[in-house]
Amino acid sequence: MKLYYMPGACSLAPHIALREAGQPFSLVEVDYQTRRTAADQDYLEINPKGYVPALVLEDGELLTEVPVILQFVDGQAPDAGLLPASGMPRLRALEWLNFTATEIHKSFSPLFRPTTPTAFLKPGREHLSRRLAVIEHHLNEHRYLLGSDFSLADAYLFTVCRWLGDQDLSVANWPALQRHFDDIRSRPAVRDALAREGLTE
Ligand SMILES: N[C@@H](CCC(=O)N[C@@H](CS)C(=O)NCC(=O)O)C(=O)O
Repeated sequence: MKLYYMPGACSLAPHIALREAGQPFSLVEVDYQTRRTAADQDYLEINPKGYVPALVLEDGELLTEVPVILQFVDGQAPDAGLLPASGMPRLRALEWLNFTATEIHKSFSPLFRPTTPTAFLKPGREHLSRRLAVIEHHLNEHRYLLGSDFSLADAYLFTVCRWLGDQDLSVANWPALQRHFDDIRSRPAVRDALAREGLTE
């Protein structure tokens, strides 16, 4: 499997997942400005969506969208317990993956876009903070998003919370989130993924 990534982008979540799953994979860095790979390939030819992550499977199939790639990686290593297998626990996991994707990750996106009017930044950050308050409330009662067990939803949440500092926000504003962030960051798979992407905290 080949994971196309940009250092520190949302592709860090599937990168962590592949390490947590103990799956063999290779990494291909995509340049944000040029959209070319390290081997000077046009990334749009690989993934017409133009953004990361993209996972190219052994049979050449292309898989995109963070929550979907995370579910695929979980399916590759069912014994690793990275997501609940079925029933209501599975639905809760999908609920958090979707919340992180649509309410947290995509609340960040316009804040990073150079074309976003400056006047949007303050209300945009306030909106993001309201969504993080939902997580804070939950993590006040639970060690992980799914309760007592780590899941790939935590890896995704960690990935997006790393961006708070870029938005004049600090994860320390949310004490339970900070505790969760530190917990996830200390996992060997997470430390290895951060180091491999050249991200020193
Ligand atoms: N819906 C996509 C969003 C992916 C996304 O936002 N990727 C960002 C990095 S975090 C990106 O590559 N941005 C560059 C661009 O949109 O051109 C997913 O879940 O994978």
